[in-house]
Amino acid sequence: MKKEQDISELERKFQEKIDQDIKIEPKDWMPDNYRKTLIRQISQHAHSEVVGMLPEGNWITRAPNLRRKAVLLAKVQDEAGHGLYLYSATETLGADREDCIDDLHSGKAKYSSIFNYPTLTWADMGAVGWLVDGAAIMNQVPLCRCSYGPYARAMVKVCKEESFHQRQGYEIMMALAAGSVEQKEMAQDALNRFWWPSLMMFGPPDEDSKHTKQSMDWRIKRHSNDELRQMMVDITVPQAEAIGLTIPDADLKWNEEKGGYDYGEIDWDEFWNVVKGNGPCNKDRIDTRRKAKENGAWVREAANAHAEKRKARKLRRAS
Ligand code: BYC
Repeated sequence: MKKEQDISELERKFQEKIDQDIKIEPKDWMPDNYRKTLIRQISQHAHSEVVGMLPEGNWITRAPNLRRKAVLLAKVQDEAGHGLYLYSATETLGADREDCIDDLHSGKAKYSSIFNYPTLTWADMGAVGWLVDGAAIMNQVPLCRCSYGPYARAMVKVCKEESFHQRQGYEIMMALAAGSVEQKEMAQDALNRFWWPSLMMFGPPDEDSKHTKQSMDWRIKRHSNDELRQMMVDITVPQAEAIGLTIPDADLKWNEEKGGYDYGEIDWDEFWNVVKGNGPCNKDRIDTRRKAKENGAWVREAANAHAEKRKARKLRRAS
């Protein structure tokens, strides 16, 4: 009984800190479910960054010129870095990185639905940067104020880089939209294919989002899925208009009263189907990640052998 009282006192103090916007740090007491929620969200986020390298990595050798190639290469490397910060953040919560990665490979852990769509043309590099990184920033800027210190701090650097990624994507779209008829058509086709999946990135509608209420009470999330989706639509529509592209939504209409756009029905059956592993590229993405782990085994073994040798040398010198 006393123990329960102690825990509720700890929980009360914990929530008080959250309500005062005091960051929770790794060694602070936290409820088990707060820890579990963070490990779930941060590891899924890490997996998304790493799997997210694949659709773009696919175009590095086919970028149209050296400048585009260098920029795309740098962007994809940034995503790898984001994955590493995020796996480190899960470790501060006591998670094991290898277990998290195994959960991705076994299909137990989720990653963002968006990366299960194929990148068919060069314009898709523009659409991914503009829309996918655009959605990522919209979701991640509020995470810089997340209640868990290591996640919030990691997000600051990630958002600076995502902002560059978004601009490089939009710049590709600008160039294509101002190019030949074929180039403009290619840009429009990429927008047509990536628009709806990008809106799905924000997660299910609020009424079906099982984690939002608790995550907002804990100030992990600062906005609901639908709020962020609305912000994304409102920011992106004028950007499409500015370069002469059309958002593929016949129901899109400015709503003066709410000061934002009304938009059409999202196909949530498609979303859940992709989340469950049945999207166009799910199998291919996971197979590629599994193979990368297998093919990298010798590197990890060599690095471990080298570390052992250094340790032994240090011990010999010290004795
Ligand atoms: N895809 O209760 P909900 C990037 C799952 S990387 C798949 O609303 P929550 C980039 C959700 O996990 C961008 N699954 O959940 C990288 C939950 O299932 P579980 C990645 C989704 O957590 C490389 C269930 O649906 N960003 O931008 O409150 C190159 C119910 O959902 C999705 C992050 O990970 C989805 N789209 O809210 C370029 C940001 N949406 O776990 C770019 C961090 C939902 O109960 N994460 N689910 O089995 C978040 O902000 C939140 O976790 C979410 C979902 C908004 C995604």
